[in-house]
Amino acid sequence: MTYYLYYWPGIQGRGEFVRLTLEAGGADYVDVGREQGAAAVADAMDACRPPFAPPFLQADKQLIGQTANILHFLGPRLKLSPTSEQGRHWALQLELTIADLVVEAHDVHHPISPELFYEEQQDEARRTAQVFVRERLPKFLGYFERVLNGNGGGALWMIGRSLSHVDLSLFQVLTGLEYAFPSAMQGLAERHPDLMALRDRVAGLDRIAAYLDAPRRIPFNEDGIFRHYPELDFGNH
Ligand SMILES: N[C@@H](CCC(=O)N[C@@H](CS)C(=O)NCC(=O)O)C(=O)O
Repeated sequence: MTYYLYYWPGIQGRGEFVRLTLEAGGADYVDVGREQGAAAVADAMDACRPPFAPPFLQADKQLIGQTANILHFLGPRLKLSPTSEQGRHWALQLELTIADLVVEAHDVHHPISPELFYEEQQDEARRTAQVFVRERLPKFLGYFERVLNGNGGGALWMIGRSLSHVDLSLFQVLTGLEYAFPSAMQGLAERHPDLMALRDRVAGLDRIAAYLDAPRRIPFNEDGIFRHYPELDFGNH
């Protein structure tokens, strides 16, 4: 079947978490925002069970919003999730925790509100960035490394012995954090070698490597969630 991904064009954003799972699963999909523009994304939100915000996915007549929920839906269809109900809820729990980290990474440059420009909240952003880099980031990365090490599957993947959407999402969040906070992440990468090895393993998967090389993987930029503002990268301070 063909899936329709709705997300804003021009940034990776949260749409990228869905793209990675679609790509790794070899799914046939249309990236509606990239092909038809932002207006087509906005128009599609006028639905009977509307999403609050992109990304959302159309599968037949179903419209599914919330990134973690979309991945929970796609996982079994693309063979990228555990098969048991218990396993799928563990995967969902991890995706929701990744979503929490994504919100905090975003709020570093928009601590007051996403409705204001970065330039209007720069002082607050600097304070938020210090606490994020020194306290929150190590706490999240430490948690994910602990989960990986605690997996009985030889610690190759986050859950069991197979690749899941959780591994793909962790790849994306780690890559985004390295783009946004290169200096902070350098020190943290040394302290979380298994997580970084997981990131490399995902990048080396045939379908993901091909996707990362393709023009449809657009670069991170300062309109997205992970933004590199050197003044917020407190690693060397
Ligand atoms: N919790 C939602 C957040 C969705 C979200 O914040 N989407 C952003 C783009 S990445 C957006 O367009 N937000 C519009 C708004 O919050 O008004 C998810 O994980 O999918």
